[in-house]
Amino acid sequence: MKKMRKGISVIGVPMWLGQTRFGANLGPDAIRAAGLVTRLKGLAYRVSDEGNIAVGTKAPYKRQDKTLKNLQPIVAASEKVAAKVSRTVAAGRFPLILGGDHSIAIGTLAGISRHYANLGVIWYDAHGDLNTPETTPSGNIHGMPLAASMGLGHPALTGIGGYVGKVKAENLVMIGIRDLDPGERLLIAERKIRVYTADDVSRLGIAQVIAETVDYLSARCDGVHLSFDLDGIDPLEVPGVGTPVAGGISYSDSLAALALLHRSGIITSAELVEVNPLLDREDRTVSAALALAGALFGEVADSEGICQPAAATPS
Ligand code: NNH
Ligand code: MN
Ligand code: MN
Ligand code: MN
Repeated sequence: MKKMRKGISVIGVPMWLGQTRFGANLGPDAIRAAGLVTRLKGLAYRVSDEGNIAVGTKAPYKRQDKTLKNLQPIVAASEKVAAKVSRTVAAGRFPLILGGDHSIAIGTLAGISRHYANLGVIWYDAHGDLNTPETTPSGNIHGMPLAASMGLGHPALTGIGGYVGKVKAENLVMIGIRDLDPGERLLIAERKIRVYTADDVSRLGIAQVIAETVDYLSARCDGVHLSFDLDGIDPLEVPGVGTPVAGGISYSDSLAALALLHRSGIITSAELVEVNPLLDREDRTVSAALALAGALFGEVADSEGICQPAAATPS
């Protein structure tokens, strides 16, 4: 299992066409403006801000497939994201991708998985994102990235990066889930995907859920990507997301989860998605994204590590 690396590349993907609310495109720059790079540098990482990938920003086209909204600009952006992220991994750097809506994960996983035989994925989200054009209730592609990465859905999405099948069902752990569409439930049951719902987290405790996740993935995977949708957290605490779902994992448990993942050393890439600054005038969501990134890289320490926040990070 590869460990967290010292060089971090921050890559912004200002995509909002995977859903219908303008503003998710402002996520990357808002998180930067709040001080992300300085904060990570303060943890003794070498950080390079790679800027934003140029993505389509046109308002949704009028005449288009109602089950695959904005397919063309999302495909074009995904190829660029995949190429950039792949170069980052090849250079031995840790890709930290800032969304943008969750459709960007199609590109990030395409760029990352080609470097691993068995890429593990932690999908932290209220939603399954396992829809296909046949099962989607909305036509929004941000509800499809995990299915597409497993090879299910439209060929233009499943084939991003020039190959099909980036994530195997048995290498996936979903955490925070509480809003699944019927087709997504079927798929989870059929493929026996490991799921911890928000209720499971309340019942077991976040430390147990992360410990089980780390044991499970480190036994079978050669790298682990963390795909963190901010709507996994309770919207009463983190309201700036396009499709909030009541309940969810608390903000403090979410910080603890990322601190525990940091301590585990298993995470080799990560993305923070669905931050929409326009939906949160108090900027709590941007602050949360920043603190979550800090926790993932060792800022939030338990009483044992509090004097040496970055010390537990292997290079
Ligand atoms: N499942 C719904 C759909 O397919 C909602 C997806 N929304 C998300 N996913 N934010 O994380 O449209
Ligand atoms: Mn999502
Ligand atoms: Mn692979
Ligand atoms: Mn979601």
